[in-house]
Amino acid sequence: MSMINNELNRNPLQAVDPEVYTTIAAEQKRQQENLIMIASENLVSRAVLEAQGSVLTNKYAEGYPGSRYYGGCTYVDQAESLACERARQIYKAEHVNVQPHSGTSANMAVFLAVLKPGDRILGMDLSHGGHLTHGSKVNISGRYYQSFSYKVEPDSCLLNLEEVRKTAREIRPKLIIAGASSYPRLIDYDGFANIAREIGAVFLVDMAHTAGLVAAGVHPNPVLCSDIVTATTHKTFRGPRGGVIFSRQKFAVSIDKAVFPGLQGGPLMHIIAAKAVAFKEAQLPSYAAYQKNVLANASALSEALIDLGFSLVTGGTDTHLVLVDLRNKKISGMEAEKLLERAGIIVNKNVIPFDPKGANNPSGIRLGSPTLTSRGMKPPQMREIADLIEQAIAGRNNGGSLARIKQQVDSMCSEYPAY
Ligand code: DSN
Repeated sequence: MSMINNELNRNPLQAVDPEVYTTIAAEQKRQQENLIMIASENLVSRAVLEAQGSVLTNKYAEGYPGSRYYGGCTYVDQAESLACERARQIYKAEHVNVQPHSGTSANMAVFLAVLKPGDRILGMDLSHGGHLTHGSKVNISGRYYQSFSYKVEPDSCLLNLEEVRKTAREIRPKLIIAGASSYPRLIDYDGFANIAREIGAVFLVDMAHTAGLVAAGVHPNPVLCSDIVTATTHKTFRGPRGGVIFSRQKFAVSIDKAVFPGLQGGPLMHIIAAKAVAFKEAQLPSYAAYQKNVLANASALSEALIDLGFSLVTGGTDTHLVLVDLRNKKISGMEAEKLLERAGIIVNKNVIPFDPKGANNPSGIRLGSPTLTSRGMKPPQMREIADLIEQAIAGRNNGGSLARIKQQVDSMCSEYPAY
């Protein structure tokens, strides 16, 4: 142990494990040298990184602040209480649980709290923009529960609440889920809440993608009209990788019991401390400005792509993401993802509603503005990037054109450092 301590004091990671050190350094370089447009990713602050990498990782703290199964919890109790108090204030929530390890864990805890195996749930179809944990047949949510889905309209690709209402009345689910992973428009949470009330269902919103926009007040707050809200803290929210659950007081005990001891053991106290830091950052005026820029950038990107002849699902965006239907460009989502990566632009292939090619080789790509906005980019840079995407796709058989695009990407990346 003393040998390890000496190494740690000198130059910890590089000395103890040069392979992992080199891998992390390479990943840091990749994040700096590429335009990262994965809609669900972001760049955390150095303060969040520091809390995540802290000695709080050493502590076991099964239970909740003031009621733990281990001694020595004074300081981790403080960290968790700060996280809960800040989160409650930001989202005006009656109750919050900051222990879920991820968005998926948060959703599973809600199911465990309010459903019995075999109960009916109704969520957005995965191939229309929903999430795996909202009832997909390959996920526990579609295997342990009877899952049903609502879809978007064939022409507009928009949600139609009258259709959702019809399906809900027919199915009579115990739980209705609103929220999406690749739906670029605002969701009418009040409308969903009315449907849930009409049929006596519990109403869950999964705001994993938009939690940051909500925290800054630039998107409506679903906590006000729903029974339970789940979120991740690492997407638009710009905190550490993890999950969180907000609920009405009447669900507080069952949700806390579902998270621990129902699904998880020891909470990740270093991550919870980092969540507390991110909740503090979300209360700064600069955070609201950041989230406004996230929206302005996605909107500028969407307009520029339309001007360049791209077809966007729903014709635009109200959020941080844009879903591009590439069929008119005669390139698949997978080919576009690989091609753009060679140019230094990182996106993900994505299914589009009614995709004729299916989920394994989908027809679209999903682009997001959060990471580039964290680097300080603004609408003029979004227009420049839209141009680069168009040039890469149009000149895909021309190696020289891709090299020129990569040079432009390099110069933008140096002008807007990730850290
Ligand atoms: N993987 C996340 C996303 O990219 O949307 C959802 O869990």
